[in-house]
Amino acid sequence: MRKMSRLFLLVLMALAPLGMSVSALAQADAPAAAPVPAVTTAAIPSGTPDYVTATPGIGQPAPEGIALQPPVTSIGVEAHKLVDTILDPVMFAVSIFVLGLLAWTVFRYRAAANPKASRTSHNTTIEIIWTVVPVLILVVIAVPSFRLLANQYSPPKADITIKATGHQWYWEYSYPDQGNFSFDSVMLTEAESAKRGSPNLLDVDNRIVLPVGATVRVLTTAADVIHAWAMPAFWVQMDAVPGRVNETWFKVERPGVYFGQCFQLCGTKHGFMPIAVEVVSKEKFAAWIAAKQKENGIAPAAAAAPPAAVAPTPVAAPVAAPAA
Ligand SMILES: [Cu+2]
Repeated sequence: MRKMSRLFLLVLMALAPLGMSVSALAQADAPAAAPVPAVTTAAIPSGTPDYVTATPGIGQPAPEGIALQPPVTSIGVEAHKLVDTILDPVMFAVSIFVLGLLAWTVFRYRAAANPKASRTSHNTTIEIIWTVVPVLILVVIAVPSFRLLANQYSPPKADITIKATGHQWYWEYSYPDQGNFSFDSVMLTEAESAKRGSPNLLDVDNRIVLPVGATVRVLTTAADVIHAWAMPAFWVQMDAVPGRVNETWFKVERPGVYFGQCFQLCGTKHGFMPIAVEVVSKEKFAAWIAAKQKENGIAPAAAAAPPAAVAPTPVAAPVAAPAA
């Protein structure tokens, strides 16, 4: 019987590195977290068509594989590093260890091998180990994870604000600091997506357009039920709740088009309200804003000018100074 259990231990020890190499394989499959792949601003057509064409594997799910989408924001790069260096290795190691322990117990202590059951019920050393080791693992995960959370929730000063309102089943966007024009963003049909070279079910008729390198504040809310505005490549996901406004942010350094979806079960067509964000040069963005303002009858000067300084109200007579 000793021999049997020793054999099992050997098999498990041989299997453990295999488990790790599977995780390494899965990660090798994933594109490196940083640096963000270079793009093709030059390839982005300046005339027609008036949309940015999608790059396969960027800002959309990979055609095959189980990897996360390559991050295009600094928060995304930090989060991927946490996943690749801590979360995945810990997860694989714990799973393999528990599976091994379970298999060993099942065989070593089966009824045929143990006609007389042991009455052991306590072992102080083991109890201390199985309390302290998980605590240490959680501390190792908590430190970088709290750092990431703190970075996510301390946004730099926003350069531009957009508001995303979830509807059953499409998104509505407005640009409050550009004259507050708004538009609906509805999913394209398969044929329309194919014409643009976009993945099916992810592109929309009116995309959000934003300037490259700008810190963008996104306010999310909803008109009917709870939705969630999520962009995996930005590492952004925020609930859109009727009657309240949530806030998130991102800063994309790479021009291109990125796709996301509603991440909250919101009804029968929950899977058909995608998000498409087009990140363009500052010049192209200015031209797009000007066109949108014209379309909505907004005077560009009024919208672009900083709020006029409020002239101090003339005071007829100085207010009597309080008696000393
Ligand atoms: Cu939704």
